[in-house]
Amino acid sequence: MIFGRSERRKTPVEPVTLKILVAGGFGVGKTTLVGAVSEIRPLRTEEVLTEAGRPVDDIAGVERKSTTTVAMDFGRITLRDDLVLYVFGTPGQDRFWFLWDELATGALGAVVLADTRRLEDCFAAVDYFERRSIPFIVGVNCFDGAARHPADAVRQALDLDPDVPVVLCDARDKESVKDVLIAVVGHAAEAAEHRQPAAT
Ligand SMILES: Nc1nc2c(ncn2[C@@H]2O[C@H](COP(=O)(O)OP(=O)(O)OP(=O)(O)O)[C@@H](O)[C@H]2O)c(=O)[nH]1
Ligand SMILES: [Mg+2]
Repeated sequence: MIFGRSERRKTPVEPVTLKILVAGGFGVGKTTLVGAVSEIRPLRTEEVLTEAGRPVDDIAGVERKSTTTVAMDFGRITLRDDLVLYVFGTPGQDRFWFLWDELATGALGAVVLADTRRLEDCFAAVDYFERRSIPFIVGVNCFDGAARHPADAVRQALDLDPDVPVVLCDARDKESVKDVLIAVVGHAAEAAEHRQPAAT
């Protein structure tokens, strides 16, 4: 009885929901990342890569890849009782750029996933968020067999502002991806503080 009464008096906390984008080049692990962390079955829009698409779909470096995202990935993760993230993975190929503006609307921040073997593939995503002043962090997806580069080397190669966090991660690992998402939320919160200094 006591249990029931105290439960009833508790007002449930409505969680704050935030939208985070996951961007980056073709086959860098965006769909994998969303799938690793989502507590709901992630929505995927994968299509099979075909022989006909070979001239446009550059699978160099990801030869074992058989599908590609054509619209978006969507997943949800509860970081705290009062904080839920909706995570949207973008399609990686250039021919789907027209979808980005739609996906970016209302986003609090973004993760640009990078593969150090094909770092140039994420230049476009970095540019996109810089131009729109959307706070972003860079997540270096440490593929097996890829040389490990320290975060600072990646920062230099991408010519990032000093305040942009660079974190090493494994897109297949839930805890690792969680750390990435916590970093982007923290970075976006800091960026917001700088933009709107507290009224005096
Ligand atoms: N070894 C290793 N393989 C990975 C990792 N992340 C992803 N992969 C593999 O790399 C391939 C590409 O992963 P996806 O998650 O489909 O990549 P994506 O960025 O969503 O690709 P697009 O949507 O086509 O741009 C898949 O075969 C994954 O299993 C990783 O951290 N390590
Ligand atoms: Mg994908």
